[in-house]
Amino acid sequence: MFSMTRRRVIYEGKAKNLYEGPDPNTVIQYFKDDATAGNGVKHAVIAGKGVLNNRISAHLMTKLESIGIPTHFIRSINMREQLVRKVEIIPIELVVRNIAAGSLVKRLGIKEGTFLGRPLVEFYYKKDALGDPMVSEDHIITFGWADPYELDEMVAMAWRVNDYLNGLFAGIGLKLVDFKLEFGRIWGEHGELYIILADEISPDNCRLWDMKTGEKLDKDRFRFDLGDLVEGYQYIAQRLGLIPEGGIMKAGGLDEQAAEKLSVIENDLARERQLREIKPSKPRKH
Ligand code: ADP
Ligand code: AIR
Ligand code: ASP
Repeated sequence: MFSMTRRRVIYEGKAKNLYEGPDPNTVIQYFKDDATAGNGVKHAVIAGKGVLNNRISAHLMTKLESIGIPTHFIRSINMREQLVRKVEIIPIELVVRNIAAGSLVKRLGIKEGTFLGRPLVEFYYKKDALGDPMVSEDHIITFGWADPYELDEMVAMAWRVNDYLNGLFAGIGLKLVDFKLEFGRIWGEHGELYIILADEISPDNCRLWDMKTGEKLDKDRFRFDLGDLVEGYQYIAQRLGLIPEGGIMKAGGLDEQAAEKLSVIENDLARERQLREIKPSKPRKH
């Protein structure tokens, strides 16, 4: 294990901090308990959130890797941290929607809960100062945020992620309403470019509704004051078999002992890929 004290903070985000990893190709994602909405306008610290998101994201990324989606996830380090492959983030938030909710309902007046029939893919430019505005494929290409090949690959991966996660969540009685993905670039030993899934997949960026009761279990609980956020996140983690039935909370906050007992999640496929890529270099001109 590498030294905890020599770590340098690379980035302080709203929900996560990034630290330097043990080698230059990696970073450590530290999942904070901070919850924000409206790009930081609303803010709270909610004990247990970071631990749950760390675990849920590690699990889902590993599952996606197993069906051939390349992800940044390497392994969990402890209850709040995971080791990931360092990427150059593509500044696009790709949203996939199966059921109308959130900004789609607000913007177009579609009734919340309307089944969309065909998954709807949307793009948002990742820029807090502008409130992450919605953009078209043409904006992305015109302004060079991604090239057409990268965009095609991102959309194709997003469809596969949607198919797979729809099935996975349906299997535990949850509806996957919508979600947001971020992708990043890495370069292989011969300068070849790969697009891989980055950031996190958790109830912070997926809408999940209980199939039977319709209860909202995701970050909308916080955004719209619908109920205890951690209760919703714990329910998802329990259904996924990631935490004990009794949960990981106790009166007054996180049950540190229960949380420390959670097993390590590893992505063997990503580790193998990382060993193959020895010398990252700049992309070649075509
Ligand atoms: P925000 O930047 O919106 O406040 P977070 O608090 O989640 O969001 O911060 C995590 C940041 O790390 C995000 O900006 C995300 O794009 C970036 N990121 C995610 N995965 C990686 C990765 N593998 N390498 C480099 N940066 C990453
Ligand atoms: N999302 C978008 N930006 C940040 C996040 N977390 C996620 C939401 C929701 C989906 O993208 O969590 O699952 C669509 O969000 P909205 O607000 O556009 O309806
Ligand atoms: N991710 C954004 C924020 O943290 C928007 C949201 O999730 O509502 O403010």
